[in-house]
Amino acid sequence: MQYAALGPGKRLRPALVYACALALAGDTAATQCHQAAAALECIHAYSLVHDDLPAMDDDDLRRGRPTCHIQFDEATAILAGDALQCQAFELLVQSDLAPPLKVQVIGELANAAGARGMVAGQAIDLAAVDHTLTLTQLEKMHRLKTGALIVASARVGALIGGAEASQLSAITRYAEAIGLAFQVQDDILDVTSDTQVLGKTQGADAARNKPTYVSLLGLDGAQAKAAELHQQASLALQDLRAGAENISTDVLQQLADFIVKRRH
Ligand code: GRG
Repeated sequence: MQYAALGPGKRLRPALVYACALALAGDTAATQCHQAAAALECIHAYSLVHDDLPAMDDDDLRRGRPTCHIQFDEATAILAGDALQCQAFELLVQSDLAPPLKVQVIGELANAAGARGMVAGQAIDLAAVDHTLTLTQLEKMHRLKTGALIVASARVGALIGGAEASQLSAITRYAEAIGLAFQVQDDILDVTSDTQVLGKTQGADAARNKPTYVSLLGLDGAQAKAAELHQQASLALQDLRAGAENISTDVLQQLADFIVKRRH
């Protein structure tokens, strides 16, 4: 569990939890986010461990290191993933959040991670190997597989920051845009980044005969799509700022910028 959850990842999801609470309610709200931020990372770590298993993507490398089932063994990796998932909910239950908010946050995470979210996206992804997906189908798959948890991270931070309905809506639109941009950029890096920087085999997704944004739109089309999504995210932040004074979206904008400029 430690190998999977404390390895050299980007911690994007915890960063989003903190940044959304900070934008809406400042430092005090951000300090109430620790368990929720850790819970989001535990679910993410579990998903990567299970995604790498031989029965799923069968990857040997993750973050430039052997994947969990290579470093240990397959049964240990399955159990570590299972336990990380439980750990996420245990962290939330143990948090100091007020009970109604706590239940709401637990619901957000369960919904995003489960059969209507990440697990559904993973099922569509596995079924798509050797099949052609339309752009709409590819987008739906990514919105569920990686987008749902990214959106949940932002919404959880916003809820802890006391978001009103219109603010939650703007933050959700922001996170949907960066969640998809994240995946488009991942597909771009899969063909442009060198192996050492990415920590996995170059062209791995294409080699697996999975549809990607680059295979459907070409490299230029995928780059244009990432830029369009980045613009949508910035517009959602503009809406968030327009609704109230003293909302600072600088960190959220920096995260959106990072997602389309990242090299790993
Ligand atoms: C096993 C139910 C189940 C779901 C797995 C998230 C997921 C669903 C699979 C990940 C597949 C994958 C590698 C997608 C590419 C985009 C992505 C989510 C990369 C990993 O996330 P990062 O870059 O990871 O945030 P780090 O290492 O920085 O934490």
